[in-house]
Amino acid sequence: MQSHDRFDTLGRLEDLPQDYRDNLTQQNLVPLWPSLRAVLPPEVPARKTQPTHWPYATLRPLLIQAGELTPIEKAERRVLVLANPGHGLEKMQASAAMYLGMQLLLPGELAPAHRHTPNAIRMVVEGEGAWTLVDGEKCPMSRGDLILTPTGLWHEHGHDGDQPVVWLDVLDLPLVYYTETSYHLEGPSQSVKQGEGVNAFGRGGVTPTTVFERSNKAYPMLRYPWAEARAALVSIADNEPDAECVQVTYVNPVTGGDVQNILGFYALMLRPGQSLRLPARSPAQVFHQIEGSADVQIEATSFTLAEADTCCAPGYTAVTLKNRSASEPAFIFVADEAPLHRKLGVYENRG
Ligand code: GTQ
Repeated sequence: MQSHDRFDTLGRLEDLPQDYRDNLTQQNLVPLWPSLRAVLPPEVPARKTQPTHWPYATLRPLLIQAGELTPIEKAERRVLVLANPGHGLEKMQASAAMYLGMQLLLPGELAPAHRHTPNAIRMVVEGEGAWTLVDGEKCPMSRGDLILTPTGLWHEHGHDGDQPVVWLDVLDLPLVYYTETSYHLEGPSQSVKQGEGVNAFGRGGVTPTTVFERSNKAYPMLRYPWAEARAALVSIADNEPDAECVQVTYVNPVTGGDVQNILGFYALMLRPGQSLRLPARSPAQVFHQIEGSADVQIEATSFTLAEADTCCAPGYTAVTLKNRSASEPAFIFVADEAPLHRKLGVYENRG
C-alpha cells in the first residue's frame, strides 16, 4: 500500500511546460494539483481571520471626527468598519462571514429607510435617545440592547436625544456578498405599527397564544433589552453556582432557534475572577465587552478588553476569557458563525 506521505509533494505549476500552461489558460482551464493542498489543507483549514482587537478608546475619537467631517447626507450610514487585516482592510470583513462596524448617529440625524439582503444586528454601545424603526416597530436603543434587522426588513435610524449615539453593527455581509446575493433597496420613511414586537414577546418563557390568528412573522421579536438578558445571566449565576459557563443565546421566541439564519448571538457573564476556556470550534467569534474588563487569550495572542472594546478570533481556536475584576462580574456580547456552520454541516467542536 502506498503511504500517505508519498503524495505530500505534489507537482508545481512551474513543472509544466509554458506552452501547455498557456494552452490551459487560453481555454479557461486550471490544473488542480498545484493548488490541491492550498484549498484542502491537512487537518485544519487555512484561515485569513487574525485575532484582532479594536479598542474603543482609540476608535471613538475617530468616529466622533467622522461626525464632523462627513454629514449624514454624505454617508447615509456613518460607520467605521472594524476590518480584519488578515483579510485585507479593503475587504471590510472581521471574519469569513462577519462584518463589524461602529455607527455614529448625532442628535437630530436620520439614517434613511432601506432594506437589504444581508442580516444585521445592532449592539448599542453608548448614548440614549436613538431608535431604529424596523418593519414598523420603533426600537429604542440603550446600552447593551440587541436589535435585529433581519434580511429584507425596512429599517431606518433616528435620534431624539442630545448626545452622540454609537452602536456596533454585525452583518453577515461578507458571506452574502460572496454568494453574489448582496443588494439594497431605498424606500420612503416607514410609519410606526402598534401592538407588535417586544410588547408581545418581551417576557421569558411565555409567548402570545395564537389560537385565533397565526402570526406568520419570521422574526417575531426585534429588540432584546440588555436589562432582561443581564438579569437572566445573573439569575443563572446565582442559581447554578457550579455552572462553568454562564451564557444565554438570543433566540426567536416562537421557534426557539437562533434569531437569524447565518450568525449566532449570545451574552456571557464571567463571575468575579473567573477564567473560562471556550473550546476550539469551527466558527469564528466576535467578543464585545458590555460591562467590566476581561483578558482574552487566543492561542499566542492576548488582548485586554476594556468596556466597549471589540475583538475577533478565528475558528478552530480555543479562546480563554478571564474577568480582570475579583469583585465584579464581567459581561460580554458574543457573535459567531455557528448557525451557518450547522446549516452547512461543517460545524465542529474539537474541545
Ligand atoms: O445601518 O443599515 O454597518 O446598511 C452597514 C450597512 C449598517 C445599516 C452597516 C448598513 C447598515
